Amino acid sequence: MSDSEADEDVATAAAPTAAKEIRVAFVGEPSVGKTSLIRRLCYDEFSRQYVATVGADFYMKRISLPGRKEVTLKLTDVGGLELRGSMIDKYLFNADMIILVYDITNPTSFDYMSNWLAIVLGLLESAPFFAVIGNKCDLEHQRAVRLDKTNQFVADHNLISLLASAKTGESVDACIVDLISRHLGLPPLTKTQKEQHQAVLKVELVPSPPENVKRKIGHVHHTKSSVCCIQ
Ligand SMILES: Nc1nc2c(ncn2[C@@H]2O[C@H](COP(=O)(O)OP(=O)(O)O)[C@@H](O)[C@H]2O)c(=O)[nH]1
Ligand SMILES: [Mg+2]
Repeated sequence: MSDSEADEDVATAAAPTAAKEIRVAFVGEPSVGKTSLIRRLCYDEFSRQYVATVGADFYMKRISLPGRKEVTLKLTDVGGLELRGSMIDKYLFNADMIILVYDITNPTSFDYMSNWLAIVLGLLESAPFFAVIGNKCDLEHQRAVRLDKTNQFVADHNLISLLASAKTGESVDACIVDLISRHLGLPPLTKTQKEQHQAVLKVELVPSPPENVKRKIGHVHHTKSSVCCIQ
């Protein structure tokens, strides 16, 4: 080995390993919860208010994969109306992963996923890694997209499909870590690893109605504690 080759080896060994960057774009119809999923992932927050995303917003998040592998995610939150916009190719340029989001209570949002898929495939030179997230799984009782329909779509297009709730945080971290691991050719998360990423179910305390309202609505068990209501 020449001296210069030996120097190169030392330099490579000493160089800090830069965290790998992965570009992930979230697409889907307006109001399915793309922004909420990203904000839950990045800031662990949720808002009930709907503020439509105009154009696209950009976020960054560093995550640790099993085996202490660090990855920097560059997230693009593509506004739901951009499917018909002229900038869509710019927003999706260079994406390593596209996450198609639908709302399990909104069948139209599911049906439109095939339009998103077709548009994205038509725009990008090489097909990136695709995944589907069915959001709002806290509203399972209002589910309007049948599971067999989802399974068929996923099988037809050879996609990975997961469920999450930006509202409760359920499965959000686990979904993303699982998808990134698969994208990098690492094994999918085990059940225990998924549980480690599972957010604790958040429960909202709703104050009990005032006394005069209680009397109007009839007999109510009198307790000092607030009414606890999981929404
Ligand atoms: N129940 C419930 N509501 C959600 C969830 N995610 C988002 N939302 C609500 O759905 C609406 C649209 O969310 P947003 O993230 O702005 O959707 P986007 O247009 O796809 O970015 C907002 O009022 C959110 O509060 C969820 O997981 N569960
Ligand atoms: Mg949005």
